[in-house]
Amino acid sequence: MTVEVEQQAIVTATFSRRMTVQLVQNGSAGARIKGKRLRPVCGDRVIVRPIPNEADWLITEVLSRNNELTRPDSRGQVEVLAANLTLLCVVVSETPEPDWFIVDRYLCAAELMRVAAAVVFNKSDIIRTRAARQVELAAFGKIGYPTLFCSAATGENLDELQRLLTGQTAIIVGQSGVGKSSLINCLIGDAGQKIADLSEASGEGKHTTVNSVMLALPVGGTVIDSPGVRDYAPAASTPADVLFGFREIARSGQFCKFANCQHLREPSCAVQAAVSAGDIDARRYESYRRLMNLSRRLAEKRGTAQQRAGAVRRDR
Ligand SMILES: Nc1nc2c(ncn2[C@@H]2O[C@H](COP(=O)(O)OP(=O)(O)OP(=O)(O)O)[C@@H](O)[C@H]2O)c(=O)[nH]1
Ligand SMILES: [Mg+2]
Ligand SMILES: [Zn+2]
Repeated sequence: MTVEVEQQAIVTATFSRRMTVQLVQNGSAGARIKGKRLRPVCGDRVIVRPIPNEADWLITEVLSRNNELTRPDSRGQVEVLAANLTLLCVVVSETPEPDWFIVDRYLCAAELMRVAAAVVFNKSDIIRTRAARQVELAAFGKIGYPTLFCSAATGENLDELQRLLTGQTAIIVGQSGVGKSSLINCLIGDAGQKIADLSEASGEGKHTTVNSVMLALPVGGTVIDSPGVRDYAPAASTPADVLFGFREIARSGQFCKFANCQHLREPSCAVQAAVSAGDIDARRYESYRRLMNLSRRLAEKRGTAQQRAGAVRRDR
């Protein structure tokens, strides 16, 4: 007779329907998912039970999440990328050229998740004009996000990065090729996260990391290495969400004439005044306007999809 012993585990890697989990008592193991309904992601707390005569465990339940990092899938529906985070760390670098709009959108997602966020500029060893990069990064420091320059190649400021991540459940996100896996390998020693070959490094749009993987930091805490992106937007965000996602705009917006001001073209708008005065970064404001537009388009797309689904049901 086999005794079924359920226990709790954390999902540390996902490969379509195959998972790696960290068992509370038994270390790391492979796992399958019971049924088709459950969709565990990296960082999920799950209930698992042994499968008789197999090395794999069976995930029978996903416990409720503290938060979810999401993005819209191709149909405008919500896709969950990772769960139960405490820190979102956005990495940019000298090459590929930083896309600061992507950074803003990740920071917006962090605000919506109520998790802390930081902006890390990697490859400091090959920066051409440091002063210009410092100005770009300072826009985030000014509104309260920790920022730092570092280099996986020379080791500059890796102790700072380690301090930032200690004790957290952090996810490292950003464009492909900025050095996310390289930084993690520096912090974890033999993490063995595959990084792009030097010969391949100049090619844009390479995606060396293809699955999110959670790794334990020697100093305590965990870090999730995630696949690089070409673009990113938080899923299902309404105009109110977008506003909440830009902390300095939300703060300044309390002083607008109209309580429902969206800070786009309204009169007596404190945000537009603050942008003109240089108190709010003009590029961040442009980013806010773009994400407002995008959220409207996504809402329309979702609406159309729902209407279609409704029409099908009525036809039956
Ligand atoms: N000069 C320099 N090169 C670096 C540094 N960090 C990483 N690289 C190089 O940048 C390239 C990309 O590094 P990866 O660590 O694979 O980048 P990634 O962000 O994990 O990329 P994806 O997995 O595709 O998202 C590799 O050739 C690294 O050797 C750095 O600090 N300085
Ligand atoms: Mg990588
Ligand atoms: Zn306003």
